[in-house]
Amino acid sequence: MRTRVCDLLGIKYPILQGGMAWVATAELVAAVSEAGGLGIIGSGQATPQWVRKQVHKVKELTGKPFGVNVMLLSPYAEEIINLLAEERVAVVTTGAGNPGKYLNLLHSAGSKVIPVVSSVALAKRLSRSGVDALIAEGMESGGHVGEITTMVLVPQVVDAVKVPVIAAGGICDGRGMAAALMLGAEGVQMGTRFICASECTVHENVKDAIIKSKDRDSIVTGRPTGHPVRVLKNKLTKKFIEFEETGAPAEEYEKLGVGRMKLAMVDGDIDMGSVMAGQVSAMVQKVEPARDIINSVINEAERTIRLTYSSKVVD
Ligand code: TUI
Repeated sequence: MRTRVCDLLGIKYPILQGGMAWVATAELVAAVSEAGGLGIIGSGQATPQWVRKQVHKVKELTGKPFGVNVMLLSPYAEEIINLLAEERVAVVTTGAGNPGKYLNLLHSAGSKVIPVVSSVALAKRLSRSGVDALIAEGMESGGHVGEITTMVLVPQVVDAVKVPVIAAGGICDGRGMAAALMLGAEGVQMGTRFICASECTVHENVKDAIIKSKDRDSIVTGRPTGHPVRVLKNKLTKKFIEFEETGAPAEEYEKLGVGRMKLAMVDGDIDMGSVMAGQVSAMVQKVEPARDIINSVINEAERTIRLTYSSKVVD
């Protein structure tokens, strides 16, 4: 299971852990990197001071490469990028925007830059500007999403760029990883499955909600604001849907949305908080150590690919 992504990032298995705000903290990140994947701190809207502390904590816990995700809608995005360059963090992933203007600085610090894209147009633009790889994320994902599914987005991005493509959205097991590799991806990023890692410090209610959820339990809200997000259905999403049906003004959405992710992920209010999780919530069955997650995904992917290959040979 060695691909260009392993060599580029200096990791054993081409599995990245999504850099989820309020969820992907130093403990989870270090556990994923120690197990041979790439752990990624989720900086979300956190302050630069918080991010620097988390970076130091991961460095204390592991000598393996790790990353930080920068959410480009954050007011602190630029300051965070500057500190990541200073700290010479191995990998910087970005979400919710175009990181083009930060490429030179990050590359001169020796960091690999891997933006998340949800469209072919942005993938092409960024590959021309010299990013090291791309994460093509389908709308099955949790959190801020685009409009195209992983199945349809990944092969188009693979055809459009020369850099390695990492598939994200709708992947939580070895079958999904095998499928992503068949589509031309050279690695996968998983978020939801790692929320349910034992080392993840998210509130227990969130892990329980994911484990209990079924196929139709997630929904995309916020389309009218231009920032659609996939979350698990709850009392809060009912309110958002009411807003959509009555055509409430953007300020009303914003007011209702403030602080909701922390409320769910840290305080455990899964009724009135934003439980950002992907469609695969329905497939995640238990809490287990990050190392077990990675080993089982890799073993199942290898077995699936071997089975597929041998059945083709028999045909
Ligand atoms: O970023 C995510 N997932 C997220 S971010 C988040 S916090 C948030 N805060 C306020 C508003 C919305 C979200 C929770 N989950 N995933 C990566 C991702 N990036 N998905 C989609 C995109 C994306 C969207 C537009 C990437 C680039 C982009 O480009 C705009 C452009 O410049 O063309």
